[in-house]
Amino acid sequence: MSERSFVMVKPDGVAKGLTGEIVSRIERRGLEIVGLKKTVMTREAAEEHYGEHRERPFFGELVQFITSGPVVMMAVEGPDGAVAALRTMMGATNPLDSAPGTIRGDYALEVGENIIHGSDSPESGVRELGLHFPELS
Ligand code: D4T
Repeated sequence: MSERSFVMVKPDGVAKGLTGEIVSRIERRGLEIVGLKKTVMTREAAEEHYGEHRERPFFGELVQFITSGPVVMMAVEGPDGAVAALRTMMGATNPLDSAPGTIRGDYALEVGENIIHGSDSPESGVRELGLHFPELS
C-alpha cells in the first residue's frame, strides 16, 4: 500500500535557497516526488489550505506569509507510514523544539517561518493534494 503527502517549501525556505536540499533529502530517503511546481499561492488557496486555523489569532499573518513569495509544492509518495515519516524529517512545528538533523531543527528558529509544510495525515494529504494538485487526482 502507498500514501501521498502534500509537501511545500514555504516562502522563507525558497528565499533561503533550501529547495534543492529539501528535495534531495526527500529523494535520498527513498520517497518518490510524483508532482512538483514553483508557484505563488493565491489568497483563496491559502485560506482554504489553512481553513482549520481560521479562528486562530495568527491566521491573518499565516495567510500573508504563505502568499508573500514563491513556494515549491510537491506531491510525495511512499509506503504506508510515509506521511508520518515526512513529518518526522521536518521536525516539530516550533523550530525551537525541533531536533537537530530535522529540516526545521537544522534551518529554522521561528514558528511563523518554519521552512516547510507536510500533510499531518494521509487524509490531509488527499485533501491538500486535491486543492493544490488537482491534475494528479
Ligand atoms: P504546517 O501546517 O505549516 O506544516 O505546520 P504544522 O502542521 O506543523 O503546524 P500547524 O498546522 O499547527 O500550524 C500551521 C502553521 O501556522 C504557523 N503557526 C502555528 C504560527 O505562526 N503560530 C503558531 O502559534 C502556530 C501553532 C506555523 C505553521
